[in-house]
Amino acid sequence: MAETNGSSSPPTGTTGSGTPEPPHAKRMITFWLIISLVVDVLYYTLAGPHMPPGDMTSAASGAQFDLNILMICALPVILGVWTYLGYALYNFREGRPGTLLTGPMAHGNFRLQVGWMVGTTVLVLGLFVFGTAELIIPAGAGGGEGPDPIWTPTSHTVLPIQVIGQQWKWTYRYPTYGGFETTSLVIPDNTTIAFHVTSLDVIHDFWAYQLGIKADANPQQDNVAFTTTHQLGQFTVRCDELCGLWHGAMYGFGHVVTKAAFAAWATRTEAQLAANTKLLPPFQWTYVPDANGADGGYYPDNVDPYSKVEIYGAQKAKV
Ligand SMILES: [Cu+2]
Repeated sequence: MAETNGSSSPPTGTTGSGTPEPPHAKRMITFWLIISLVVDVLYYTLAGPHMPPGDMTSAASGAQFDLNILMICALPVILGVWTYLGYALYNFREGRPGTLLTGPMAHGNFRLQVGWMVGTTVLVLGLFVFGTAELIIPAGAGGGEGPDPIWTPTSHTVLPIQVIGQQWKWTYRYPTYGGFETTSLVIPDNTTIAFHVTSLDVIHDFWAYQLGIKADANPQQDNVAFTTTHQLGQFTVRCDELCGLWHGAMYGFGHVVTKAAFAAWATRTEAQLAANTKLLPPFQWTYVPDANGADGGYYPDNVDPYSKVEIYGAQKAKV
């Protein structure tokens, strides 16, 4: 396989001592197959279950599975490079007994050419089919699918939660509980959730890491991302789109709690926030950014200085 001295090479390998060369390619391929199998199995059993983003939701475990499959495909590639490098460094080193002068030409090797083309084509097309299926089957794989998703969950009971990004915090509205708005993200276990992600100002990105959810928050867009929760616990929420000075402050935690605990929390919070909810703009999938603030109370006198039409729950100024 290795060509060492240019166009004057004879067609087959020879050594300085005239002894025939061992079957280098077969040795390398055999070693490569064995080490690839061993490393892949070790990776899948030992590291695989701990790979990010974990398995808290259907989207997270789907992402973890995809990552593991890609690693299982990638590990033999890097091991192939290292095997060849190590083998060549040791066996074709200068001063080796029976120094190799040249090897058979790779150029024009029919089996090598066909093998290369078939191997790479199968790998790329296989990953294309796999990647597409892994997007469709889990209903978008936790990514935002826009306002009208083509891949929807099979579950008939989906809990909608609206995620609102603004400089520089996240708030959440629960339309099935009167549309109250809170900075706490609490979601029930064993439930399919539709996150409706939007923004009041610039582009943000709602990234609930352990949920496997990541969806852009665009003003006047209702970007929907689905997932089904599988585990109780805490997860992190970050903004993943540089959105201004305090982008890094758009960081917090959410919680997956039992269905009963969620129902109790949501009912209690709906009652506690009822007075505030009345002042909010009516629940919609998007909100037009407004000088009065979507919470209806940004300016001290609660009067929108720019528009007589957009009141959004603003109260009369105290004169
Ligand atoms: Cu942001």
